[in-house]
Amino acid sequence: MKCLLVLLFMKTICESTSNAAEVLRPRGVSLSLASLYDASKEFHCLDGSGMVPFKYVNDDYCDCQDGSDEPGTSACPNGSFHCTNAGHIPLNIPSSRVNDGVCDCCDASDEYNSNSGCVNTCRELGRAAREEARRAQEEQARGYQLKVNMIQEGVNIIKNKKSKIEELRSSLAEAEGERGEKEAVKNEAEEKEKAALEKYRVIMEEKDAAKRAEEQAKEEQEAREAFAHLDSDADGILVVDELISRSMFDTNRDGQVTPEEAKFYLREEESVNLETFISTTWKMMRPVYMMDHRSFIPPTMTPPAEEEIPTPPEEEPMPEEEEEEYDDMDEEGEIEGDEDIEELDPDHDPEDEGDDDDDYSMGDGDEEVEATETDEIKYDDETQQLVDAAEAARSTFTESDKRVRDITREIKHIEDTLNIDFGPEEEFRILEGRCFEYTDREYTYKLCPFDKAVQKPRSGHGETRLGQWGLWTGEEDKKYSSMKYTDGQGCWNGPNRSAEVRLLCGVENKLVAVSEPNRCEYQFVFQTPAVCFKPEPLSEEEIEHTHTEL
Ligand code: MAN
Repeated sequence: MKCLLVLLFMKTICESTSNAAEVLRPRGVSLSLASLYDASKEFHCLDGSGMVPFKYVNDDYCDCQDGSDEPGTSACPNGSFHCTNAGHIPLNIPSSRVNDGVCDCCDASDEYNSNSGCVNTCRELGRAAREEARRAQEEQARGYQLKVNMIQEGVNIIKNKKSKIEELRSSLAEAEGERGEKEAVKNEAEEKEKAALEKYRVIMEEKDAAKRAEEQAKEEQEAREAFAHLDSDADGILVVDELISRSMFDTNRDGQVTPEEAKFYLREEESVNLETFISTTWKMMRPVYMMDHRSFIPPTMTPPAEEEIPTPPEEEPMPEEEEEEYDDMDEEGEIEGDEDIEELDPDHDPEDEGDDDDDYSMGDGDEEVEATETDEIKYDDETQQLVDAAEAARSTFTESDKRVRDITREIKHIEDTLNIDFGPEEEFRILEGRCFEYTDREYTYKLCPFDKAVQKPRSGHGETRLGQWGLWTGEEDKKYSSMKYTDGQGCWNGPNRSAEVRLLCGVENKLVAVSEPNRCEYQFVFQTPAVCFKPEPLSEEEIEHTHTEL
């Protein structure tokens, strides 16, 4: 049995070595742990849990708790087997996979005692991996070179923007000076204009006063005419009985005018004389009176506004047709359109603007209407020139003022963009103002770095805002590896849309993927040289060394 174990150990040592230069070590042990497996000493379990004679190593019986005495067999459930994989990348696999019939190691060392027929493919795989690593390294190098250019461009942009700001500041100083001058000219012109218009102000006021007096006289005339109309016995006193015969005062529409109804319009008096009628009664009565005469409104009379019509006591709901008739009046209380008049009164004859009461007659007021509508004042030549000059000065000032505001706005805009964090070396600055698209089965996504992210259905509907430029969100020293666009359009029953953009090194600025891992939360993948690092150049031996642990 002892003999057999020694033989097995010898075999293990031999099988784990592929050339004379390799360090002898038990099967499944990595080069870094080789010194812990010294055949001339007892073996100390690597977790310190015990010590066994060296011959127990790889004897297919698990002695150590951590499985370290069985690196080359599957005896320990928690053991680990190391494949050297010479020519490619070394690998540690759970020792349960040793001789399980599946090729895990490319050098086939995990299947040394099975019928799996594994062959060593490490050389080919290693070559392909090295090729890939070289390609990736070249890509990094090219990307980094492009990043250097991006940095240079970013720095140039800043330089240009700063000098543009300088330029604008001096234009601003000039524009402000000019604006000051124009303002002084304007103020002076306006002073003169104001003085010149002063005399017209007096004229205007007089004109207004005259207009008011005229309106008052017109109203008084209306009152007189109405009084004459209602005062049937023409004795100069209007009494309740005289109103009772007028159906217009039948406020509850019951077919008769009661003394109470009549008195209401006389402001609870039994009688009124002309003077009282003009000063107080007419104001109360006018709306009803005018309504009653609505199909004939003499030019001197202005129809009442709806709200002017007083609400009589115990008024009953108005019959529907009546309401419709009220509706025919516009906000000023005017009847809208002649057709309406004709509809209300089919016998209406514009020529025969007499009235429905034969004894009714009103004066002709055509000229007066015109008189109230001609308010334009024509200035004398000198005043007109001053008004024109002030107008021209105002407009020149407005132009100057606009120029100042435009320049100020432009400076602010440039300063704002200078304050955006375009990366530690300004490498992202040249992406400002550019947009990149990616189309999947349903949508075309657009990323405009430092501005917005949007989504547009391929079916042609409108764009959906996924977010506005927000902030860099990469972790710690990788802050510039991802960015976030926030506050996009609201999502039905969900959060506002937002997009996270992961940045990967590539030789081109390109949107390469978009997904929606959670509803209304989008993930973009953007390739850019701006995140490529300067690669450490590796010599051929170094590459070989990295991939081939001896
Ligand atoms: C639209 C798109 C989708 C999103 C739904 C949410 O269809 O913006 O990406 O998931 O709205 O309702």
